[in-house]
Amino acid sequence: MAKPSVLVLNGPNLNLLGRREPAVYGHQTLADIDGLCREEGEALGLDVACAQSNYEGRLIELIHEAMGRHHGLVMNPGAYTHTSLAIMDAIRVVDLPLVEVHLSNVHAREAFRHKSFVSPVAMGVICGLGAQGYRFALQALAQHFAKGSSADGIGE
Ligand code: CA2
Repeated sequence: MAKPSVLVLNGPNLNLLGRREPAVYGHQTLADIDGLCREEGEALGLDVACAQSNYEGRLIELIHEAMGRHHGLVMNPGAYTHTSLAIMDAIRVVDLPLVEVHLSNVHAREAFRHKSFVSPVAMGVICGLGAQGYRFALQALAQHFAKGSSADGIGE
């Protein structure tokens, strides 16, 4: 069986991680998180690709392009989590398992962060565990693939 491939996708402002608000988002940079994901992917037997964009349309294109290239997604949609019906629709359309990740515990923060347009179309949601959340999301996907969603047939 081919190695399952996972796209780790980060949304707006997350390219600036590690520089501001470490009490909320931690000290790790996005490069650190990408490195952690690649390392965890290797341990789990997953191919991991990472991408980030500050643009809603680009994130939607990346979700579309995941079809036929990747078997699942880990996504931190940043503030688009709380606003983007279009990202929700894109995830629904591609029909790939997606784990939604947030560094902070959005439910312990402002009320406007409690609503997620992504959660209803996600396989699961992890929040408040910092960068470790990405690791757990990859573990959840690896387990999901092992349970029978074969990685064969992609791109055929
Ligand atoms: O907790 C998360 O991971 C969030 O997705 C982060 C978003 C926020 O709008 C969500 O409600 C929760 C904000 C990302 C802001 O990124 C920063 C990067 C550097 C410094 C400060 C913030």
